[in-house]
Amino acid sequence: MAIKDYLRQRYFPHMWCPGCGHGIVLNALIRAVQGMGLDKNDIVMTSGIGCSARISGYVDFHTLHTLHGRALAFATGVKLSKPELTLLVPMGDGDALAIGGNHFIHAARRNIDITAIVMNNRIYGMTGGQFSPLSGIGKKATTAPYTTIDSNFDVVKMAVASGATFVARTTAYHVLEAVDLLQKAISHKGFSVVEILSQCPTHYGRKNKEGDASSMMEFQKSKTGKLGSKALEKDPTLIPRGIFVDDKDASEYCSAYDKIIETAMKGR
Ligand SMILES: Cc1ncc(C[n+]2csc(CCOP(=O)(O)OP(=O)(O)O)c2C)c(N)n1
Ligand code: SF4
Repeated sequence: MAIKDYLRQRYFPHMWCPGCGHGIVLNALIRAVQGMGLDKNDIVMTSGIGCSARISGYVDFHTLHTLHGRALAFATGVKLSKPELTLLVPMGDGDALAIGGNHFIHAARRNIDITAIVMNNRIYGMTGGQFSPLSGIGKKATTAPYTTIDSNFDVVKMAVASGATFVARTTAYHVLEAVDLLQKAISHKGFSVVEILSQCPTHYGRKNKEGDASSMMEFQKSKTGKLGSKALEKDPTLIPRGIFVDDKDASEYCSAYDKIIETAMKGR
């Protein structure tokens, strides 16, 4: 199937600002799905609300554009009723880890076979640039004109600690790496998390004087390092990219649930 066949062309041009990283994530995701030869009728995407969540309007899969922070709850319901389908859940950092933080840790804990894509631009883009739990101390936002005093989560550490069985990080700059990691995450049987550092030049970039989209992508290139690379060894301040966890043996939730049903039916 051609790339264009995975897209709802009637909804283009998209709503993202020029230079936004979210379009690159859409590109990587479509290429990942196409490369795996997945039938679009076998994919369900659930999303919450946010610039990131708008992805669900542009892909020609089965899509549910739901409530802010609740995309994983909807995805859990779909997956339990139709375990044979592939569930993709793109979320912004606010969607995934502010209002949706509780759903995130529990979906990871259950190890349900869903792929969560956290598009981390460190701000609430859609609503005008409020700070998020990923902004970090010392950043400016419309709700922090004198800078934030809140520490940030580390998405990878949070996912690992909560029990996700595939955890990876990349950036919008590293498109081919994003395609590869997304394919591995989608193939993984269990809860997979791919954090993709994405740029919001309109709010985060402007307020924090990080320049235009290309300078923000330069940051993604120069301030991150691949796990196991010499660059990361030399400079531990770099943000690590790559696969942090890949546990193929953990029990997946829908399979475990099927076994419970089988046991219950035998007892009748
Ligand atoms: C229950 C509820 N609370 C708040 C909002 C307002 N709201 C919509 S999107 C959003 C945050 C978006 O930020 P993020 O999830 O990080 O995604 P981005 O837009 O940056 O991609 C908020 C607070 C809402 N729609 N529903
Ligand atoms: S506000 Fe930020 S996140 Fe939203 S579309 Fe514009 S650049 Fe992207």
